[in-house]
Amino acid sequence: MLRKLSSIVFWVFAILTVAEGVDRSLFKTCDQSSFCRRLRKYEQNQSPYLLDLPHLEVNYQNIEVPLLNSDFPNVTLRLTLTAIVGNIFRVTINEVNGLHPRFVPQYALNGEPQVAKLEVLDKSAESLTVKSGDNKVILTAKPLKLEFFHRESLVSAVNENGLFAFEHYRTKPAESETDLQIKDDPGAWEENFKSHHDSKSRGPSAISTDFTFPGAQRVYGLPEHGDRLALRTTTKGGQDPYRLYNLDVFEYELDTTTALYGAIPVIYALGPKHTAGIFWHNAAETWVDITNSKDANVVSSLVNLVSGSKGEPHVDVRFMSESGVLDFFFLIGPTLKDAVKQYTSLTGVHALPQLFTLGYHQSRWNYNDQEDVQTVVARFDEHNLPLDNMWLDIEYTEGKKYFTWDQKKFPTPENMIQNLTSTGRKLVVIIDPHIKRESGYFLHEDALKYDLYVKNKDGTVYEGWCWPGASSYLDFYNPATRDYYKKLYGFDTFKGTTHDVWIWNDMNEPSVFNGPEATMPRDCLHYGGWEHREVHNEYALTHTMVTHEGLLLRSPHRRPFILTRGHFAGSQRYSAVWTGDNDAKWSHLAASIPMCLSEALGAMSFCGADVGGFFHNPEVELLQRWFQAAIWLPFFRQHAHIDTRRRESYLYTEEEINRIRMALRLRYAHLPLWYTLFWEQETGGEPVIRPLVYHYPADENVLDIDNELLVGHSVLARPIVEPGESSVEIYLPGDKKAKWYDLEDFKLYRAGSHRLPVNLDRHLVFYRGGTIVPRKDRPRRSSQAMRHDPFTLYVALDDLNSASGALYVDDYESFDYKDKKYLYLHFNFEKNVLSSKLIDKTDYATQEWIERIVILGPPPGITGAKLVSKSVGTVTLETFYDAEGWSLTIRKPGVTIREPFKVTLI
Ligand code: NBV
Repeated sequence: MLRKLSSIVFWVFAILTVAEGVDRSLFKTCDQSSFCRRLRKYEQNQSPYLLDLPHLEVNYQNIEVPLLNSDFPNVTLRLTLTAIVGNIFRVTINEVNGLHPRFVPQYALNGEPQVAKLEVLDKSAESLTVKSGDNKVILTAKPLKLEFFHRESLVSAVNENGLFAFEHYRTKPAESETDLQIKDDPGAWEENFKSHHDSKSRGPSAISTDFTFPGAQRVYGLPEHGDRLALRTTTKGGQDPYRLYNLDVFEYELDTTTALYGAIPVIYALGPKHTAGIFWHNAAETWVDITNSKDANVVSSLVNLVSGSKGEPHVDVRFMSESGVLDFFFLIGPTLKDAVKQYTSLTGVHALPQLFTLGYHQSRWNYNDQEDVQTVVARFDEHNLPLDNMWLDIEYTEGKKYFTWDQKKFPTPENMIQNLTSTGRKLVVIIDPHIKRESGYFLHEDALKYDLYVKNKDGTVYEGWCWPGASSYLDFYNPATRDYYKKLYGFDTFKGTTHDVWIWNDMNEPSVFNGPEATMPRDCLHYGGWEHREVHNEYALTHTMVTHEGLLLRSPHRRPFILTRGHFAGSQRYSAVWTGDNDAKWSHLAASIPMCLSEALGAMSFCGADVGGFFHNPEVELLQRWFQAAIWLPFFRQHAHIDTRRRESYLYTEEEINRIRMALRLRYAHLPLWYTLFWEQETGGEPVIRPLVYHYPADENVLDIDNELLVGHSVLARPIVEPGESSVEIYLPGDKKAKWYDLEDFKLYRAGSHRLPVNLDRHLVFYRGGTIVPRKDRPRRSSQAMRHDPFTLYVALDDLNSASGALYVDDYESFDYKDKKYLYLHFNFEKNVLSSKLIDKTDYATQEWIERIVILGPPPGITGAKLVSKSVGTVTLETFYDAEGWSLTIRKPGVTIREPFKVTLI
């Protein structure tokens, strides 16, 4: 009966949504989310919370203070303040002797943060001042307030607006909460809400606080939303706060603060003098209100905060979570770059990916059978279209039973894979976390036998509806599940796979077709007794974490590749991410850039969007533009819905194919740059792609620019995201002397706004003067075929006629780089001499060499060059200028990159 009902619900859902796009009634607004509505009603400046400073404890590693609520004298909270190495503070507030333990995310942090020294400077019953390095925190007792200072200037104040809240667990809702009776439309969450408030449940347990950032002009972060990069004011015009609750939103909309597949609760407030951030360490549903003083009619209590600062720009940010410990890391900055690095130091980096993952991925839901896969690859080759990976969606399985193959369509996967790898390609297959409830399916039977599933609140196994029909969901919080699941990736269990097969973890928000808001009910139980509401946003992370372990176990010498849809803080340690089921619309092409830039600020640089749009059929102009744009995002994959027409690049006219081919080649030419940036990301924590504001925070013109992006610090791309453009506006940042070189013809442009002509072949890409970009320019069919190819160095000169850059090289797939088997080169051009040197004392026996050097903005009158290196000795090289004199090419240095060299212009 239940099954029948679930199936009806699913189909009604599917039909309705297919017909109408996103079904807004499925997803809660703040008003429909009981705790969000409740908290948003709080009046400002009436905080009943106070610190009991006379009972302060100063410990070796932190300070602890009881926190009291004058409205509930029997409840005591405890505030703990810790200094973390690298200009970070951690503040944790929890109940003392609460009725139930509160959840702290278990896997977001990359290990326990390293504690720094904290010194008490001053204490009284009214306030406490502590210091760590250049930073200071003043805690005011009544009402509770924390102020963070960097070098004596105020960076942020917590509870300045008096919106701090900590609902303590009670057996019954308090009187004051009677207004909370939900009167929303009947929806799946209503039942859930009631269950949360029945006498057996744990009662309201929401937490919240506000942060004020004096001087801030913009805030960024909080991925994932289909929105602009700079976050908007949400406290006026009836808007909802930004919602962080991992959800499978069918045909999602843009320009909205509603929830999407991922939730990274980090935010950065940027001002001319100071940028700081907050990492809100909480995995429950979270809403974030933003009030930016630049938006008219915004009322804030900040005006008196800093003496003499009336009218100074500022931003108020307010986090509200359904439950959990109130735990945040304050990222002191002082620059955006610093704050991003601080966040990354806490949650980790992407480990260097294998090179092939940065190549082009071809996917659709679904390739029909193994012949189809082989034909697609053959046709890519026929048309000289580079390709690294083929993907298989859910139809490769037998009846959506993961770790099995459909025997009819894929009778001999080993042959198919062998065929792929013999041409240097790999395969990625999908593995979702829902498990088909079918007797005889080994995974389901084992999961029941070993008790590996998520439970209902009464302890029975939870059953939802997903692709396979009736499904249950693995509980990755259970160590037994993790231990079991990771072994499934082994060759004996996932038969037919090889070391060249990698994994796509989809639907892991988790998506449950008949669940409240298409996800798991909040009162489901996980191992350890945690309600799903506590862990929800972390679930996808646990899925990818175990997949990652499984792949390492299976192929210990290869760097794992996993693509995930659901994600949380820390997911970058295990996976790449894409922006899910977008649409074949120009607006979705445009959105892919801010969405991935925002992810990158959340340490999730390895991001991309389905090229061409997942739903519907892109017109050919859109598809071409999408390729031209997507080559500048780290993860580069075409993917499409099962109902769309085939759109493999070879299916178009010669002219159209050629346009796509040129884009693909440009991507492949830059693989050395991408790879070097990923290495630098792993070692230095800097994002691979960056918004302009990351490098030019002092330039007010760039604060809202999110239709341009920087790849590292050297390439600026301004994709064309509108149809029929014949010219577009571009802003080139930097001071008056800054130089930018158009990649098309190496023409020099100065910083500022330019309107430039474009046509279908032309999209705008610039190299920044002062940088050296390593490339491999020989067109090949895959990254593997490029392995031993020589490099071309593009030396883009600045106004002092100098430039510098780096190149990282290793075996492109194994972990040997951890044993110093790599080369990390630094190039420098100064006074007409280009020199290379190894930065680290390492070696890697590569055959790669330098075949060409192209100087952009070269000095006039050069007639040749002289190369000096140990193995080559001294040789004279030919040089030539292009017709305009905008570039100078030095032919065939022919020198290996393993040894230092010098090339002098003569
Ligand atoms: O597995 C099918 C699809 C997949 O193609 C897509 O990329 C995912 O985002 N999947 C979602 C399931 C539902 C699609 C409507």
